[in-house]
Amino acid sequence: MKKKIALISGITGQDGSYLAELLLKKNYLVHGIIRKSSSFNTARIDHLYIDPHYKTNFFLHYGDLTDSNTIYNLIAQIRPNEIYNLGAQSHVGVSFENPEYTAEVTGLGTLRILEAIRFLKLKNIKFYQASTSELFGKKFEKNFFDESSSFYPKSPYGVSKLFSHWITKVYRESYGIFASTGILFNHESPRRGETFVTRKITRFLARKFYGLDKKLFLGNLYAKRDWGHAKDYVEMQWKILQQKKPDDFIISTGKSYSVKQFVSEACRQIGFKIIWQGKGLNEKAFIVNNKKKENFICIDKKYFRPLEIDYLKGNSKKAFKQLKFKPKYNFQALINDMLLHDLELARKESLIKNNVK
Ligand code: NAP
Ligand code: F7E
Repeated sequence: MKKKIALISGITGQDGSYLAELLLKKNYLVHGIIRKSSSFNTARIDHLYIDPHYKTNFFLHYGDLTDSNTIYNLIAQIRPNEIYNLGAQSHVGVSFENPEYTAEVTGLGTLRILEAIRFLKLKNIKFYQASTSELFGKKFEKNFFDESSSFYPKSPYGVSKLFSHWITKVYRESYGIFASTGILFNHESPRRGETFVTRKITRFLARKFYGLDKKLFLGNLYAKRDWGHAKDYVEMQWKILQQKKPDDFIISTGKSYSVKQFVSEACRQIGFKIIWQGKGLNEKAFIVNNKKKENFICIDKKYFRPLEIDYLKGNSKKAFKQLKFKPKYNFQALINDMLLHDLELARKESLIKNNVK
C-alpha cells in the first residue's frame, strides 16, 4: 500500500517532534520544514534523522512561514496527503515585544499555506491548524470553554491565532478544502521550551536539587491554566485529520490549576518542604529545612504581561465522544514526567560541573 505523506511546519518544536514520532510509527513519510539558524535547532528531532543517502521515511527542508515561494514550492514538490501547521512564534509574552513578527508568522503564515493548497488545486489534501485556548480570554456564560464559546484574545499571539483559526474556516467553507482546527489548551512535556512557565519551574527545581541554581523569578502566580501532556495532544491532531469531515475540536483536560499550585505540587514531588509568605510583588517561597528558611522563589514584575488571561479551563466533551480522546496524563503525572527528565538532565550537568566522568 502507498505510504501516506505528511508535511509538518514547526517540526523542531515540542509538538512537531512528538507528532513526527507518531506519524513515523504509523508508517507515514514525514517531511518537516526547518528554519536556517546559525546554531543547531534540531535537538528534539535529531534521534529521528537518517542521512537521506540511506533508506529513510524522514525528510527535512529549509523554509519559513514568512516565505510564500518556498511554502508553495515545497507543497507542490512533496504533494502531501496531510499538512500539520504547527509552526508559530508561540510565546505569548514575546508576542507583546514582537507583535508584527508574531502576526506575520503565527497569523499570515497559515494563509500562505492555505493559498498554496488553493492555487495548486490539491482537493484531497487535509490541513490541520494549531489553534489555541488563547483565542478565549473572558469568562462569559460558563466557567469553561468549549467549541461554542465566544473568542476574546488578549495578546498579539492570541489575535494572530484568531486570524489563522478563522481563515482556516473561511477556506474550508469557500473552497471545500479539508481544513480542520484543534483548539488545544496548554500542553507541556519534558520537551517544552524552557521559557514557558512549567518547564521553567521543573528545570529550576531539578537544578536546585543538585545545587546548580539558587533562585527562581516568576511573574503572575495566580493565572490558572488547563495543563495536559503534549504526547496525548499530538495524537488528537492526527485523529482530527482522520475524521470524515473537517471540523473544530477543543482538546483539554477539564482541570485548571494556578501557577502557584504547579510550583507547590512540583516541590512536593521533588521533596522540598516549602512555605509561601508575603503578597503581590513581595510574595516569596521558602524551603524549610530543620527550622531554617531559604528563600528560593521571588516575583519579578518583568514576567507579568501587559494583559493577562486569568483563567482557562476547557471542556472536551466533543473530542471525548468523536475522537475517543482519553488523556493518559493528569496534572500530577505530567509534573512527574517533566521532573524525572529534568532531574536526570541536572544530574548529568552536575557531574560535568564536578568533572566526574
Ligand atoms: P514551539 O515548541 O514553540 O514550536 C514552534 C515551532 O515553530 C518551532 O519548530 C519553530 O522553529 C517553528 N517556527 C517559529 N517561527 C517560524 C517561522 N517563521 N517559520 C517556520 N517555522 C517557525 O510550539 P509547540 O508548543 O510545539 O506548539 C505547536 C503549535 O501549537 C504552535 O503553533 C503553537 O502556537 C500551538 N499551540 C501550542 C500550545 C501549547 O500549549 N504548547 C497550545 C495551543 C496551541 P524553531 O525551532 O526554529 O524556533
Ligand atoms: O504562561 C504565567 C503567565 O508562557 C502560563 C503557549 O504554548 O499556551 C502557552 O501560552 C502562565 C501565564 O504559557 C511566568 O503569565 C508566571 O499566565 O507557560 P506560559 P501561555 O502564555 O499560557 C497557550 C495555550 C499557547 O497557545 C501558547 O503558544 O504562567 N507566568 N510566571 C509565567 N509565564 C512565563 N512564561 N514565565 C514566567 O516566569
